[in-house]
Amino acid sequence: NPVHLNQAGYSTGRAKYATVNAQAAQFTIRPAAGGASAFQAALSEARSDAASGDTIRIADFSGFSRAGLWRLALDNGEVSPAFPIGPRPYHDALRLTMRAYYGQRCGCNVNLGGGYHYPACHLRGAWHPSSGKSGAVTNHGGWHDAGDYGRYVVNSAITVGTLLWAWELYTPQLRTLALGIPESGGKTPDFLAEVRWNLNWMLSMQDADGGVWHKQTSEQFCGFVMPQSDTSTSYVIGTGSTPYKSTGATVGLAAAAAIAARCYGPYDAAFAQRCLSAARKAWTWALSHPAVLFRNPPGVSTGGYEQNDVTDDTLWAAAELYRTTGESQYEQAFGAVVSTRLGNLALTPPGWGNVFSMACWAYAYSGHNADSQLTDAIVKATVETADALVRTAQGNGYGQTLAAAAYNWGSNGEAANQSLLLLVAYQLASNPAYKAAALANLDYLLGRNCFGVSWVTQLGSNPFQHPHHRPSAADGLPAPWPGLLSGGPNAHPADPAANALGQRPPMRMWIDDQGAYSVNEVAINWNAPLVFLLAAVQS
Ligand code: G3I
Ligand code: 9MR
Ligand code: ZN
Repeated sequence: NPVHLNQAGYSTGRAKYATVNAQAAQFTIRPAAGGASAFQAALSEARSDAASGDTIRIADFSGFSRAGLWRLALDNGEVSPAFPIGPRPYHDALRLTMRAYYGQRCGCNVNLGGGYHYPACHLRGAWHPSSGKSGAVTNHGGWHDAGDYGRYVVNSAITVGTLLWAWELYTPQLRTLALGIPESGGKTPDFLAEVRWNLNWMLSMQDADGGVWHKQTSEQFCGFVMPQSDTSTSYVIGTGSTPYKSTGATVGLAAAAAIAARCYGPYDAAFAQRCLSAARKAWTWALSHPAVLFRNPPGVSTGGYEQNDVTDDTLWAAAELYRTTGESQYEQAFGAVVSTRLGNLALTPPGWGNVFSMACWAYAYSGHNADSQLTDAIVKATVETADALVRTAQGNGYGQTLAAAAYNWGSNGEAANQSLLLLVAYQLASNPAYKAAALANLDYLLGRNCFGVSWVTQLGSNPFQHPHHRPSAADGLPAPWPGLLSGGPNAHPADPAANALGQRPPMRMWIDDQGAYSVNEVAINWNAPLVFLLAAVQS
């Protein structure tokens, strides 16, 4: 179909665009079930779009806001699939993408209904020699990271941090979200209960001295089997020599647990307290171990989440602890570094490898009479990046804020994180262009892209079908597990299936192939900013 639009639909009041890939001049909006057209307009002039290599025309139906189920019809006879316009069109998408975390649970009897189930997995844990300990480990829990069954503290931290930021900024939208999880009906809202599942595992990765082991995975990636059929040992893996724990994992836990200490108080005070103590202890450990970098030890080839510099992660922990406690030791740790950068405070969308913007926003949102020079600089830098994203989107035929250079591994997660930055900028500077650009990325992810595909499994009229995701491959069901965001186009493919794409414009560097992990894997850290975005647009 040549009409590429948001397959989840459009909220009534917002701007509405589709991108058209056909020789046509006019379009109409008509009821999905048939009947007279309700809106008519001209398409834009044709132009070429560099990111996709396509010749595109834009259908602007912002002037049409009637609730219903519609199709967009071109004057050449082509008609789009049905899409809704309504007051809250993204509620199902929010539930689906958040409930997907339940489907990633490790060590839990999972049942999403519809045949999507498996029993508690990866219960055989052990200390890896690289951890400095030996023997069995009895911990379990957490979320499988992605299409693999590993659990990684650094990636868990950004994921939990992003989700809890969504909770703090959009509580009314999330408090009543019903996820249908084992904890539903309990005292803790479902959203927080789901996140606590992963936090509990993260806390179990902390040593008595406060340091945190980097990951818990098998030594190699297993085959494409269901979780319970992966019988390899789930090792707690460390750096291989003293102090065995990594700084990245330790300050990651500190940041995530410091946020949790703010969120869980009203529902589970004991847990909130436990998180705060863990965060403080982790911080203290990191003060004396500021740069223990993780590298996969010999014999281990699962994911690394390796970094060369963990200053940003450390600043994030400092800022979140400051926001939670108001204590000057944490403010000083943040201010000492960031005040030296005031002349050149570039803020990028957050990602697992760079959480500096999260650190800055935590500081700016702290409300503890934080240094106004720092806060002003943070607001200014956020707005500058938001303005640049808005400008980039204006040059893109599909409306997304990704620049050509942003098509790396996980570009769909990057697009969602750009929306997160835009939404923070919108909160700080209330420029409606920022919210519009954030929403334009939602359109892009849910169908307004050169493939006309929804990059969320089981969402929309044409969702992608073959994620690099072991349960989806092994369960024998026709459709993949629901609510999962594809990693997205990657101009630097790194697996045989994606390599076969050869040289193409960056947005074209994607294939719906189960083997294509560098473009079509799913991951907890990519779903999180999408959940954030979907929560934001309910408001
Ligand atoms: O940032 C640079 C950019 O400046 C450069 O132009 C570009 C091209 O070389 O590379 C960019 O870095 C890439 C980085 O992702 C961006 O975040 C690296 O090349 C790329 O190798 C790296 O990929 C990571 C991938 O693991 C391989 O290490 C992904 O970020 C990361 O999300 C992914 O994580 C895996 C876990 O290890 C295991 N579980 C699944 C998970 C998702 O695929
Ligand atoms: O399934 C693995 C995926 O989660 C990782 O992101 C990816 C890159 O580290 O590796 C995948 O595992 C593949 C391995 O690297 C090479 N042999 C094939 C594995 C499954 O396709
Ligand atoms: Zn598991």
